[in-house]
Amino acid sequence: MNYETLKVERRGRVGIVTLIRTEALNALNNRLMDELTHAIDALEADEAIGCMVLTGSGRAFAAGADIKEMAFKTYPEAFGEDFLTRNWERVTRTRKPVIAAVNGLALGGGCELAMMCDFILASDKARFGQPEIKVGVMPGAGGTQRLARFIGKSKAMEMCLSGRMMDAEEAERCGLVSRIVPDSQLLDEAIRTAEVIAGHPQPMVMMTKEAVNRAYETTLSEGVRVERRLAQSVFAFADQREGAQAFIEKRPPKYKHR
Ligand code: DAK
Repeated sequence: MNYETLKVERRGRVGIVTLIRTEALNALNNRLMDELTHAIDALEADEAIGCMVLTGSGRAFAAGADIKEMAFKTYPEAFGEDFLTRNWERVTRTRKPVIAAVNGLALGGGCELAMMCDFILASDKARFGQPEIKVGVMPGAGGTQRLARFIGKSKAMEMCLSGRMMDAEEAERCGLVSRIVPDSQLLDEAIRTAEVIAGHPQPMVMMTKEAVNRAYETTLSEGVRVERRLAQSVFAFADQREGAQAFIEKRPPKYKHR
């Protein structure tokens, strides 16, 4: 596919996707979401890639769904073409980790896209919000659900009903982002973090991600049961032997990701 709205790079075992619809603050139009779906499919299928970084450019990570594209949409059209659904949820189905490196504005669908990733590293210039209500719509890509789970009902309700933005410090304080990084170091730090993750045994990385995600979708006892079964299954992998052997021999492990 010939990408117009994003750039894909591979650095070692890290795949980096940068949204470059900069002139529109990376507003998420149909073309961009098709390209993002395609890029993630390719990185997910690439055995040489262990972790992905998704970032923006200019002032924005993404300023939301493209308001101009949806301005005159009718309900039959939206329903018929599965509008903002068909190509919007690929990130949530990745088995490899995806880090959102939020460099600036993450609004509406942009905030929702960041929350679909596994964790968010934020630049000190990042700002988050669900301002859909101010343009006559409401969050539709998981904003009301994920934000409430991440930051609690009271703050999520206030953000979604008022449409106000929060800065990086507030986002870190309330648990929306894992860390704040100075703007000039954001991408390097995201890539460094992704390299660490991609250097760990791939099957264990994927199973750990799956187990943590269960915490959001099931009861504690069911989640612990899933964790137990996955944790027992690590003994089926050569990398488990290698990890233990390397520790005993006081040398760095050489993983085969098997
Ligand atoms: N869509 C389209 N274009 C956008 C945009 C957006 N969301 N955000 C910014 N742009 C464009 C502007 O139109 C402008 O383009 P030109 O006029 O130069 O051609 C350019 O980016 C620069 O923006 P501004 O000139 O406005 O820059 P300012 O610094 O003055 O203001 C701003 C920055 C972020 C405060 C402002 O651009 C703004 O308020 N943008 C809109 C933010 C917003 O409301 N985002 C939420 C969009 S609604 C669903 C799933 C998902 C959704 C809905 C349904 N279903 C499953 C059904 C999601 C909905 C949304 O995300």
